[in-house]
Order: sequence, then structure tokens, then C-alpha cells
Amino acid sequence: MPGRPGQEKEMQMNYKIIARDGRAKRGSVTTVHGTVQTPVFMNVGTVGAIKGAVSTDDLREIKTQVELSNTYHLHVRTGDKLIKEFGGLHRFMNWDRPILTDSGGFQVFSLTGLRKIKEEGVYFQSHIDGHRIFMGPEESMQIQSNLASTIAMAFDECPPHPATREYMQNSVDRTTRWLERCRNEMARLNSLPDTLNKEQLLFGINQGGTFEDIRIAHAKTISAMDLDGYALGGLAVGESHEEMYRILEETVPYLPENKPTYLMGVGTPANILESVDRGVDFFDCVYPSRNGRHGHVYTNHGKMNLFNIKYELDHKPIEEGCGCPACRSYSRAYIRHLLKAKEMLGMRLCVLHNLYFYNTMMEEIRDAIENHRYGEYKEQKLDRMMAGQT
Ligand code: PRF
Ligand code: ZN
Repeated sequence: MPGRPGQEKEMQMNYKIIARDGRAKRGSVTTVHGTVQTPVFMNVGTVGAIKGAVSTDDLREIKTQVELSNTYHLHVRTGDKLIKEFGGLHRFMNWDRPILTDSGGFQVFSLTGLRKIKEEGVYFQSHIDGHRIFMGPEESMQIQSNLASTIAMAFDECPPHPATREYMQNSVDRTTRWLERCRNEMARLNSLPDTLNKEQLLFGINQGGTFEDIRIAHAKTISAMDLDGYALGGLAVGESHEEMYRILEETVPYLPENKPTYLMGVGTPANILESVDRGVDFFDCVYPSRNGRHGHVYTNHGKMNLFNIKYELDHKPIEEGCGCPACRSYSRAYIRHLLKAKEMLGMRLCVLHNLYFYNTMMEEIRDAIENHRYGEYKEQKLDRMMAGQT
């Protein structure tokens, strides 16, 4: 018997809460590309590769669960139609686990220069060759459908910080209308015969800046739309950490309990530890890969700058006891040398270490929530990391 539309999809996406500790949740999300253990940190590979010459074999080794790519970047180079013809982004990059694609909205808004936001979508210029592009909710969904990612993000506006109340309200209202268009377009695409991933999931994005009443009203509106997951956008855009935590405390309770919550573009290890405590399940951020490329590495005793002369003859690995490919085989002194010589291997090892550090912290977080000692774990981890800050 044919089910009602969307029923098959609900069977594919299954979010289960395994344990709770205060507001922190330990869960699992089952998708057509496998199960994700939450809380999870997604590793950012904007153009279908983690910057720093990191391969998908590397990703499997450093405990990556979800890879994140960008709609806008893959659209302008090399093109989503070509990737569809190849068989989708999973086959293209040889990654069979979940991929989340961001909708392009945020990336377009962070482009400087010409861009115009209209009701129908955004007009802007390509950062590659300056040609004019239009992207609206339908275009974003079509590109993400061509890429055949596991999770597609709704097309939203990430308003600047600070913004006036009037600007924010108008922007959020438009983001809601765009979300409805995204949902309709995805339903249409998922019913077409030649769509690669008919089980593609859609996450909506809550906006509202630091206006808690706008955030809460928007959270209620989009929660009623019964999407596969809910993200908080428009945070970590210049407001203080305290404001971000306050908005999480005020808004997350109005998002559905039985769906995953994703805090977009966040953040430092401390931001993640605090946000998990406020009910967040998914994270992504360029920090570990970007910092790694600059020789800045995370350890349980704070961040280290490997360019520092004090590591010149240091035989120790970046972090003693770390199981990453860098720490298993190489000394701080050698990695410092590689970085100074601008050898790609130097960057690569630092990026691998940093992503492994983040992915391992998420493992510890999941373990602590399951064992109902999250508060204690968080304080210890923060104390240790702060104490060694150099
Ligand atoms: N919207 C989208 N992607 C994002 C953001 C957003 O607001 C942010 C904000 N931190 C990061 N990435 N679509
Ligand atoms: Zn390491």
C-alpha cells in the first residue's frame, strides 16, 4: 500500500536519543549513508576536499563521521551537473558516509562586492570569474539534489551582526518563505525518476540574530513544518560567546525534541563543550583545518604554535598519547621544520592532528553524556585546556 508522501523518508531518518545528562543529548541519526553518533563534529571540505591534502582514506582514519561541502563552491567549480553525471558527490570523492551540504546562502552573503537580495533569491557574482549568478531556494535545492548529499540545508539569509530589529524581522520572514519553497522543491525533486538520492533530508535554519523573541517565534514556525532536523544559523557572526549561549538557552527548547539540532559554523572546543550542554547535536567549523594549515595545533593543554623556536629540537609528538597519524610517527621538531620549509606534509599532519583532536573530543563528550558525568567532564576539559594556554 502506498504510504503518505514522505513516509518512506521518515523510515530512513531515525533520530534516537540514547542518553541525556541535563540538556546534553547523546543520540544517533540513521541515514541512507549510515548512522551518525551524536554529538558530532562535521569536518569541513568546502569544495569536496578537506583543505590540507587530506584524503577520504585519511578521514576514515581520523574518525570523521560526516563530511560537509558547499553548494555554492561546487556549483561554480566544477559544477553540480557534472557531479550528478558522475554519479553524485559520494562517488566523485569516494566517500560513502554521510555528507551534509550547506545551501549556499551563507557563502554568498560572505562574498564581498555585488550582491542583491530579493524576494526570489540572491543575485551575485562568482568569486572565480565574476560572472553573474542567481540563486534562490529552488536553485539551491536543485544543486544539492544534483550533488545527492545525505542532508541538504535550506536556503536562508544569514543577517549581518549587528542588524536593526526591522531588518532582522523582514529577513527572518523571507527566510521562512524561502524554507517553504525549499521544502516544496525538494519534495518535487525527490519524486523525479532520475534523482540520485530520493531520500535526501532537509534541515531548516532558525535565524533572528540576538533578538530572542524573533528567534523563538521563528523556531515555533519552522518546528511546525516537520523537517528532518533544525539548525541555528546567524550565530558566531560577531556577537559575544555569552550572547550566543544565551540565545541557545532561549531557543533550543522551542525546536523539536525528536529531531537533531545543528549549530552552524561553531566553533572552538570551548564553544562546542558549552553548546552541547545547551542541547546541540551537530557542529561544523573551519577552525581545526584552518589553524592546522597555519601550524596551530590543539592539545589537551591548550593550543600550540609549532613555528615557535622552543620546538626546534623537541622529540615529543604534538601530544603524547594521541593516536593520530602525525603523533604516531613524527616529532614536533620535524613538523616544525616541514612547516617552515613550506612542505605540504607539515600542514597535512597538523590538519590531521587537529581534526583527530576534535573528533576524539566528540567521542569523549558522547561517552561522558552516556555515563552522566558531562558537567564534570566539561569542567575538567576546559580547565586543562585553559591552564596550558600559551
Ligand atoms: N546559514 C547557513 N550556513 C551557515 C550559517 C548560516 O547562518 C552560519 C552562521 N554561523 C555558518 N554557516 N546556511
Ligand atoms: Zn595527534
